[in-house]
Amino acid sequence: MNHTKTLMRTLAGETLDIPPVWMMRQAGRYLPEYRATRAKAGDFLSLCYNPELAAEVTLQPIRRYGFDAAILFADILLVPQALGADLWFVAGEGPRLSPVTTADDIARLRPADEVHETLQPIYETVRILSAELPVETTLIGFAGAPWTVATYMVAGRGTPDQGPAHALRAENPAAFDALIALITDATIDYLARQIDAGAEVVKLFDSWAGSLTGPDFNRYSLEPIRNITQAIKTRYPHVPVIAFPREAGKNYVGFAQATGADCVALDNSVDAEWAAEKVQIDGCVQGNLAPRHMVTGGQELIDETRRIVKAFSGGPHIFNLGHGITPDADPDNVQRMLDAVRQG
Ligand code: 1CP
Repeated sequence: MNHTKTLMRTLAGETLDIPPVWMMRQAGRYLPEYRATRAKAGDFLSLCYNPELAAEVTLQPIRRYGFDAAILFADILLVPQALGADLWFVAGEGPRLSPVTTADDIARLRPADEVHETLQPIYETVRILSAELPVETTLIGFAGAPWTVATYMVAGRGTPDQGPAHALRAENPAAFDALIALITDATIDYLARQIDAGAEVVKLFDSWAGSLTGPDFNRYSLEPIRNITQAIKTRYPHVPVIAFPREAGKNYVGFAQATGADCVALDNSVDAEWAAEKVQIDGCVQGNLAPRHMVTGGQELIDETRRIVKAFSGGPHIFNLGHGITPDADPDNVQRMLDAVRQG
């Protein structure tokens, strides 16, 4: 299919001499051009729902650095909003949602087959990007995984441990399962429409997977990701899926096989040498430089980048950070990282 695209080749299982590279949150506040476009949009949500400007910020890091992939500019919390939760962002703090805490609250949410109505601008952004990206750049669509999305819906915000969602699943498993099922259905529809609009790869962000232990990890992280992956694979057998069960630790082992994902993204708490042996053995991995190196730079940035490239050089690998780049990062350090990946 897309054999000129390094990211597609790697996701198909090829081991390239130079791994493809992109960065989580590559369109973000560390870039002055992003801050300018965001100011023009007014606020973060207005930027997400403005297809021309959302496409513009998606393209900015591609123009500046020539990453191998572009990720759609949007947010995982647009799905809860489309399901009927109120969503707003508090400057300097983060997202706020009207919390969903009871079976009645869940019953009042919109059905999954209606979410596409408010998400139309996102599909338009994908269509613009699909037309405007350079031929060698892969377009990644994404959504939050059900557990992570549910944690924000139940708490109404990001918390240190997403405790409210853990409390609800323990106290009212039937209601919590209904919420997971609703998010799963909405996410399948959301990703399918991104693919119809031109997304070539989809990624599921399970940022709070690491807070689940024992059988709960399988039930709330692995199984919903498997259900979404299988549904996408049934309809779009050639579209690769990247799964990111962040901070899953030893639960990364076997995750790709158990879910059907084509690639597992690794956070920076796992050792690259360990992951090469235990996770990459099943196929493609993505990761996992600590984002702090983009702030601190220096020889450590170069050494760590080279170490990770070397550790994963025996199999398919997509170079990335272990989590999103932070607003205080130095844009010149991104170039230094890219040079270290591409020139050794
Ligand atoms: O001020 C700003 O400009 C807003 C900062 C910002 C950005 C740039 C937010 C708010 N979201 C985004 C974009 C975004 N979010 C993307 C776009 C593509 C890219 O990577 O460039 C993606 C993929 C996300 C995904 C996302 N949003 C996740 C999963 C990944 C992760 O970081 O763990 C999560 C948990 C969110 C929720 C969210 N949105 C924004 C913030 C600050 C947060 C985290 C809130 C919290 O936990 O407190």
